[in-house]
Amino acid sequence: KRKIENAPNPDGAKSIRGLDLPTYDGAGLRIGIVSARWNSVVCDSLVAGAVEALKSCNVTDIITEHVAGSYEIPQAAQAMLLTGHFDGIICIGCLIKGGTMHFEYISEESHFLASSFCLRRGSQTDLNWTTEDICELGCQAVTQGIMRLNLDFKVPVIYGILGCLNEEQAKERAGVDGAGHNSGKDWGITVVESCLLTKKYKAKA
Ligand code: DLZ
Repeated sequence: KRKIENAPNPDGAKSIRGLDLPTYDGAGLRIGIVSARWNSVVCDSLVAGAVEALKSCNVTDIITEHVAGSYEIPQAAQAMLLTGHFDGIICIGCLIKGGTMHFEYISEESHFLASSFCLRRGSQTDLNWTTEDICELGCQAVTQGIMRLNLDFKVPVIYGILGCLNEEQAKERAGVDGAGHNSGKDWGITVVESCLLTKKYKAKA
């Protein structure tokens, strides 16, 4: 197990992924989860891990929504946040760089995708994109979208987007089939920690 120095380790700490994360009482918190369906074996496992961790922190109000892919996650999270119902959101997705995609798929679908990312960024389309280029752009777009939500809505929006080199790595980070570690558990604890911190300082503001 990998130990991270300086991780919080108060009384009652329990170990997750070698990090000593504290347990939190999140009773009364209202948490949303928005998950992509792309790479659903991985994402479903991450969602299950997050829900398990939330329940272990006494969180009972958990609403899970699904969208097609990671690219749709920031806007879906925004729609949920606009209701004012949620204390925090966990965004869950999985972008895989390498390819289990076969040639036809890469040549047609992902060039279409590259074009749509280009257009969204206001640049010219270029059909010489690799899947890595596309994944990189997708990651950047989602990362920036999620960060914006954190600051605009002033509530924690947790970045649960795995960027992996291949499917095997993704499964390991999602604890699929008992392998590796389920990062969703970390994100469940993290959202509770961040919500409690936000509430503490909102009360003082
Ligand atoms: C199109 C696409 C590709 C090629 N790869 C992924 C991926 O690895 N992970 C993921 O979450 N979504 C992927 N998508 C779908 C996009 O996120 C999005 O759903 C579509 O481009 C429609 O906007």
